[in-house]
Amino acid sequence: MEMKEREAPDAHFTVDKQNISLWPQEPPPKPDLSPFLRKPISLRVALICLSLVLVISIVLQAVFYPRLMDKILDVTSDAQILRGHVDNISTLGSVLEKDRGSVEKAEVQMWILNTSFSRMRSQILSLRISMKQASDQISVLTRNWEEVDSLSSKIPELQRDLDKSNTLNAKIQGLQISLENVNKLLQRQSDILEMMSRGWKYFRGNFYYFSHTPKTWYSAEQSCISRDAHLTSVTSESEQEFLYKSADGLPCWIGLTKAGIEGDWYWVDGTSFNKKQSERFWIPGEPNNTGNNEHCANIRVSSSRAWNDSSCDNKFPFICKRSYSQASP
Ligand SMILES: *[C@@H]1O[C@H](CO)[C@@H](O)[C@H](O)[C@H]1NC(C)=O
Ligand SMILES: *[C@@H]1O[C@H](CO)[C@@H](O)[C@H](O)[C@H]1NC(C)=O
Ligand SMILES: *[C@@H]1O[C@H](CO)[C@@H](O)[C@H](O)[C@H]1NC(C)=O
Ligand SMILES: *[C@@H]1O[C@H](CO)[C@@H](O)[C@H](O)[C@H]1NC(C)=O
Ligand SMILES: [Ca+2]
Repeated sequence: MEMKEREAPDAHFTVDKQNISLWPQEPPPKPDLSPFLRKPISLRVALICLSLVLVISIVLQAVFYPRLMDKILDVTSDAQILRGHVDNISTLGSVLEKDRGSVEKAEVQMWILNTSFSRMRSQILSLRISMKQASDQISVLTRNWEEVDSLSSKIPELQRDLDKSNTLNAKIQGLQISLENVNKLLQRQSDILEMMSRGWKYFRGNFYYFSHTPKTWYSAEQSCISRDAHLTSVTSESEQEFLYKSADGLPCWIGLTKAGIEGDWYWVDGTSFNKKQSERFWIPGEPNNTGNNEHCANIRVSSSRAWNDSSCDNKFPFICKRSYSQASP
C-alpha cells in the first residue's frame, strides 16, 4: 500500500512536468484529489478480497474446525491405542523372554523325543527284520508241511509195510528164541560132554562122580567138596536105580549121615531127608546101627533096597553129586 502511495506522487510528478504545458496552473489539492479519485476502486477490491479471505477463512474454520478436532481426537486415541500396543508389545517382550526359557526346555524335550523316536525307529526296523525272518521261517515250515502232507498220504502203504515187517519181526523173534534154545541145548550138551570127559556121569539135571578110591566117609565128602560137589543124595526111585546100576556092585558112600550119635539122618548136600519116603531104599533089616557105631550110609547092593548103615571110619568108594546149573547166555 505504501509502495502504491509513493509511486503515485512520482508518476504524478512526471506527468506534471509533461503536462506543464497542458495544464499550467492547477491548485495543489488537485494532485491529491486525482489519486483519491482513481484509487478507491483497487482499495475496495483489496478490501473486498481481504474481507472475502477473512470470511472464507472464518467459514472454512467454522466448517473444518469440528472435523479437525475430530481428527485430532482420533490421532490422540490412536496414539493411546498405539501406546497400549507398545505396552502390550513390551509385556509381550518380557513374556517372550520368559518363554525363551520354556522354548529351550521344549527344545531339550524335543531332542529327547527325537532320540527316543530314533530308538523307536531302529526298534521298528529290527522288528521288521525279525518279521521278515519269521515270515521266511513260516514259508519254510509251510513247504515242510506240504512235504509232510505228501508223506502222510503214503502212511497207509507204510502201515501195511510196517504190519508185514511186524509179523516178520515176530517170526524172527520166534526164530531167535528157538535159536537161543538150540544154543542152550548145545551149550548143555557141550557142558555135559566136557564133564563126562572128566569122568562125570549125567542123569536128569545132575552130574555124578563115581570115585573108585576107597575113603572114609568124611574124607570122601572132602574129596567131593574139592570137586565143587557133595556126597550124593537120593530122592527118587529112578535116581536110586541109576546109582546102584552105575556103582556096578561096589559098595559106595552116599551123603547120608547122622547129626550126632543119636541124631536123625540128614543129607550132607542140604537136601531135606524124608524118613518115611526113604524107608524103601534101605536093605531089609537096615539100618541096624551095629555096635551103636553105624552113623553113615552106603549103597551096598544092586537093588532099589540098597542102603546099609556102617561105621563112618570104613573106607569105601564114593559117589559125588553136582547139580547142573547152566550159566545164562
Ligand atoms: C493389550 O492386552 C490386553 C490383555 O492382554 C487387551 O485386553 C488389550 O486389548 C490389549 N491392547 C491392545 C491395544 O491390543
Ligand atoms: C533327530 O535326530 C536325527 C539323528 O538321530 C537327526 O538327523 C535329526 O536332525 C534330528 N532332528 C531334530 C529335529 O533334532
Ligand atoms: C546087623 O545086620 C548084620 C547083617 O545083616 C548082622 O550081621 C548084624 O548082627 C546085625 N546087627 C544087629 C545089632 O542086629
Ligand atoms: C552092613 O554093613 C556091615 C558093616 O560094614 C556088614 O558087616 C554087613 O554085612 C552089611 N550088611 C549087608 C546086608 O550087606
Ligand atoms: Ca548095618
